[in-house]
Amino acid sequence: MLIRGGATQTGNSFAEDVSAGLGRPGQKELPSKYLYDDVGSALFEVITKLPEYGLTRAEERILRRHSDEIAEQLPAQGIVVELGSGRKTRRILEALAQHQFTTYCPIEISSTALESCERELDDLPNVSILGFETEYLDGLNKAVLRRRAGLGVMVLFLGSSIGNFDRSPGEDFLRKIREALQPGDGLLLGTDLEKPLDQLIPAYDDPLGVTAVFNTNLLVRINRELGGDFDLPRFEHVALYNARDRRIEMHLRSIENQSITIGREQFSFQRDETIWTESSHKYRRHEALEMAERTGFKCAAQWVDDEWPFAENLLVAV
Ligand code: AVI
Repeated sequence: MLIRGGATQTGNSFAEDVSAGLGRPGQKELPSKYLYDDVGSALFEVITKLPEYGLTRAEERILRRHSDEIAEQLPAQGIVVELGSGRKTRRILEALAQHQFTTYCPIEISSTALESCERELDDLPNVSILGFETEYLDGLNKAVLRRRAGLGVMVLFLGSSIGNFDRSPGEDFLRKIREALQPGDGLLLGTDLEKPLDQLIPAYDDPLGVTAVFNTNLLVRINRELGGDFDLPRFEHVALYNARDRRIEMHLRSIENQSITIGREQFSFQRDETIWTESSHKYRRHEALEMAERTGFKCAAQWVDDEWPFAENLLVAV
């Protein structure tokens, strides 16, 4: 079942964010959430299959190997709330469903993603699916209202999506998750770990150019939805590692001086000037433990993949 409507629309519209992000002095910047329209989400799915992008497969291996241990943390007949929706969750739900009835609540802003998640997991016995088409925290607060007295909640925040937040807002987000929970509830948090640059850079600048297309799709979206006139060949995808902040940054670089019109507004670009479109922070193993402590959790277990440095952290609300 899909629960629609009632979504609290927080923040600005796409048009307002584009105007503010391209019009600001200094570094031009657009919020990464706008990369994920239907085309962008489909392209991201392709990225997860690329040989150079090992993150998703690393997490799948961990979940496959440890799903029973993870499932043991959830009290009988509890609720699993996923911030997002994905194939990877199948393993955990299968492990849970062997012993108990579970309500699975995926939360997505896109109904297409929710519907395909429901189709994919529809065959699981002992699992009822209740999708929320809304923003993560709004959906989480609604999902936990379904908790029956004494039963537990496990939140899944997989794929190192936390890494797309800056570090301090990321911790604020974990604190807000904690506020929605009760002591003893769980949070399964994926964190991609630091790794050598010759492994990391191709994951965000693959030779086939899928990530470049994923990034450039944002300009296509501005042209289509907001009446922009970006000429795509005059921008190029850049993925660089910011060693101070330990993050990959994706940018779109203007290859020449040019002026762009979006609706009635004009934006000028110097040659080599960039639009910063996404950050992907990388972590050290112990950071998840420290983040947990600062945000009202304790880290009960951590599993690290042996092929691609990635940690799955089981946090428990204290
Ligand atoms: C969704 N997120 C965790 C991905 C990442 O690795 O930061 C997004 C991504 N962007 C380019 N490739 C992957």
